[in-house]
Amino acid sequence: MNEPVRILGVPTDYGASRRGVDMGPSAIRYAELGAALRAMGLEPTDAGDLSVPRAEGRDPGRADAKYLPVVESVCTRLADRVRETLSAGGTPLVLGGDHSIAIGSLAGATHDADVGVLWFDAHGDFNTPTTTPSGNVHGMALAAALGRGEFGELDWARAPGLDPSRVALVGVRDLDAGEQAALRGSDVHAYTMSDIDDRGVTAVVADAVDAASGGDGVHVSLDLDWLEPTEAPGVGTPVRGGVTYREAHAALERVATDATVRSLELVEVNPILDDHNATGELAVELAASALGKRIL
Ligand code: 6HN
Ligand code: MN
Ligand code: MN
Ligand code: MN
Repeated sequence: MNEPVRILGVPTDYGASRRGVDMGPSAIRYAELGAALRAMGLEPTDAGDLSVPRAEGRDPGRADAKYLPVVESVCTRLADRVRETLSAGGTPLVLGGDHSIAIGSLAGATHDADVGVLWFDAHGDFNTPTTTPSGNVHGMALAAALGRGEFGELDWARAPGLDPSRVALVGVRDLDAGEQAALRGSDVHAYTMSDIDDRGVTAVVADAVDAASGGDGVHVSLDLDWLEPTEAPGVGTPVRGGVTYREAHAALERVATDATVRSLELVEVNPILDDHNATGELAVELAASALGKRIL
């Protein structure tokens, strides 16, 4: 990992239908992200938040990809910030916001670099405007970065040089029919919750890290709905049967030891739906684990 860690907030919920995830960056900072990283001996800098237009009264536009022009504007600016941070030798730590921001993080992270992806999520985020059941772009973010379907024609969305065989989805348990078919036919490595049940989380994460490694490092995308909703209630699209608190730590500690973390994002924290910012606090703890925090 490069230093300094640079915190970039992206307070947007245009990619999701549940309002409130735009407050994620505040919730994560309020849970003392900066102090947690400083306690590990890191010297993070905080670049503040990208400016995002207010959603009230805006027209979602096309039903199969809602608010796509705003998502484009946010992601294009985020990609620039991520790219600048990396070329200055830093590690971007992006705070969402809904998962559509990963399109921007990945466009920036893959600029002039060969990057693998570790995507921790209950969902596949592998829909396209043709298969989406909701029109929400957060459910299409990974497909967009890989240039699937019509995203292949959108230069701002397609992450240059991202190789599907170096992308690993970990802990998925809720796939739409179109995503299931698309994942079966792609080179993306998808490890389900059943794989974690059978083999244990650290063995699965070790395989995922192997799949994603080999280039210039990995981008870690952590959707907090990856965890069991009783642990992480503050998310917009909870799905029962997620990883436990200990499994999540074990996974991200494994990422820190086995992978070269080049950039990290924490998404889908929704303090409006949360229980006393439990999910914001969890996001901070898991970021610390991913960035190398050790108990002893
Ligand atoms: N997320 N598969 C559903 C959809 O609307 O496409 C849910 C997506 C959730 C996305 O949590 O980032
Ligand atoms: Mn997601
Ligand atoms: Mn999700
Ligand atoms: Mn592979």
